Amino acid sequence: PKMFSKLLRAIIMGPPGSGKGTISGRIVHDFGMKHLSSGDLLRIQIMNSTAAGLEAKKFIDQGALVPDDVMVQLILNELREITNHSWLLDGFPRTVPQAEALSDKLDIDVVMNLDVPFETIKQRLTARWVHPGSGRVYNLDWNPPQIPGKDDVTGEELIQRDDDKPETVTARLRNYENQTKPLLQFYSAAGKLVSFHGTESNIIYPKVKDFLATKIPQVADQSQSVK
Ligand code: G5P
Ligand code: MG
Repeated sequence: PKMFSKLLRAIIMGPPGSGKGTISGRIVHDFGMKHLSSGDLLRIQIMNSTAAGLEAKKFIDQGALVPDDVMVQLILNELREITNHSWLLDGFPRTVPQAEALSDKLDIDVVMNLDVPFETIKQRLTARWVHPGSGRVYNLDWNPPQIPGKDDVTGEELIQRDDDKPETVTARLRNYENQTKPLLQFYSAAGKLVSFHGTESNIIYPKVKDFLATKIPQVADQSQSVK
C-alpha cells in the first residue's frame, strides 16, 4: 500500500569478512533500518540447539553453505514479521536459487556489494570477536572492546566464531567465489547492484551513507512514516 511506499528493502553483500556486519551496524544507527543477518540467525539457532541449528552447524563448521531450502524458509519467515519497517538483509541471498526464491516473494530495491580484496579479509577474521546475543563485532587490531573479552553495551562475554579458523576461512572464501559471486551478475542484470570498492570500512561507509541518504528518508521522517 501507498502508506509504506517509503520503506526500503535492501541487501548488503560481500565476501566473508568484507565488513557486512560492521557497515550494517552503522546503517542501523544512522537510518534505523532493521538488520537481519542470516549468519546471526543461524548462530542463535545453534546456541538454542534447535533442529535447524544442529543441521546447519555441520555445514557452517566446514565453511560450506547451508542448503538453500533451509535458508529460504528461515529468512522468509523472519521477513514476514517485518511489515512496517525498512530492512537490510545481510548474508542472504547467497546463491542464485536463494535470490530467485526471494524475488518470487518480494521486490528488492537495492543491493549494496562490498568489494573488498581477499588478502585484506583473511587476517581480519582471525582477530574477530563477537557478542553472540546482538551480533556486534569487534576486532582486536581494529576496534577492540573497551574491556577485553566483554561486550561494550551489555558487558557480556565475547566469543570467537568456530568458523574463523584459518582453514575454514579458506573454504568460505572458495565457496563465495563459486556460489555467491554469480549473484553479482544476477542483480546487476536486474539493475539493482551498487558496488563499493575499498579496503577500509571507515572509507567505505561514508560512501554507503551518501548513497542510502538518496534512497531513504532520514531517521526522523522514517519514524513518522512507520507509525
Ligand atoms: P555469515 O555470518 O554471513 P560471512 O562469512 O558472510 O558470515 P562474516 O564473516 O560475518 O561474513 P562480515 O559480516 O562481512 O563477515 O564482516 P564483519 O564481521 O563486519 O568484519 C569482519 C572483521 O573485520 C571484524 O572483526 C571487524 O571488526 C573487522 N573489520 C571491519 N572493517 C575493518 C577495517 O576496515 N579494518 C580492519 N582492520 N578490520 C575491520 O555466515 C556464516 C556461515 O553461515 C552460513 C554459511 O555456512 C556461512 O559460512 N550461511 C549461509 N549458508 C547458506 N545460505 C545463506 N544465505 C547463509 N547465510 C549464512
Ligand atoms: Mg557478518
